[in-house]
Amino acid sequence: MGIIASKPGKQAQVLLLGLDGSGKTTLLYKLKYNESVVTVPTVGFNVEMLETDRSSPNLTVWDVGGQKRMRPHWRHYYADTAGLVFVVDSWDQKRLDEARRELHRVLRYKSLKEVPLVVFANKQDLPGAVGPDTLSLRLNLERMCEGRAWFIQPCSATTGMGLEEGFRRIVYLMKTPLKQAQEDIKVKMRSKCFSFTAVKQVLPCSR
Ligand SMILES: Nc1nc2c(ncn2[C@@H]2O[C@H](COP(=O)(O)OP(=O)(O)O)[C@@H](O)[C@H]2O)c(=O)[nH]1
Ligand SMILES: [Mg+2]
Repeated sequence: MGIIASKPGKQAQVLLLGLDGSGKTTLLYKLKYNESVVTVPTVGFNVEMLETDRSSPNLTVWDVGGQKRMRPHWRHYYADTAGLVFVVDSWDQKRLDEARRELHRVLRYKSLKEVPLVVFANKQDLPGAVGPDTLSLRLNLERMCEGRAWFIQPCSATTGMGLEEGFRRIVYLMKTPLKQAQEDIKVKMRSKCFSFTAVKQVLPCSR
């Protein structure tokens, strides 16, 4: 991200969720240090500050372990969350239903009702990984995200492809009033047939 002077007091919490093995920790450290790290399953959490440009808050990103026994603890982080990032292993099709169930469980939480979401369709470097359009259907995103600003970002946490773009999106969605985004969507719906592509077009990145 564009790293500029530090901005004391301006920070927003982003929660990095997803099944174990989806690539959350790899993604966080690639983004923060541009380093490929050898990860072990996260027990507890990792937390990192990501600096953004002057007009945006810095992000405090919480990477909470994704193993089954850790998932009940995710909700303790929800209260102050301004942005949600959900990482999916797009190559492991056997676990997509499990990923969908966990994501839907998160999205149903009242305190996360209008919190913007970016889904990272990770591991796009692997042959056979499903693309973002198929993944958004498999996760039923359009229906589950009614009334919420969202975006799906293809990426590879090991090569770094798509990581900055995805985080720029979450910053943009966090800064843009939901009503404005919804109005843009309504205009698009009136002007032509509404589709997933239309949603992507009305939520452009500000940079
Ligand atoms: N090929 C490939 N492997 C990845 C990618 N992201 C993560 N991995 C691997 O997936 C495994 C789990 O990653 P990790 O970051 O520990 O997942 P976490 O449990 O969600 O934190 C590790 O072996 C990573 O090297 C990716 O984009 N492509
Ligand atoms: Mg981890």
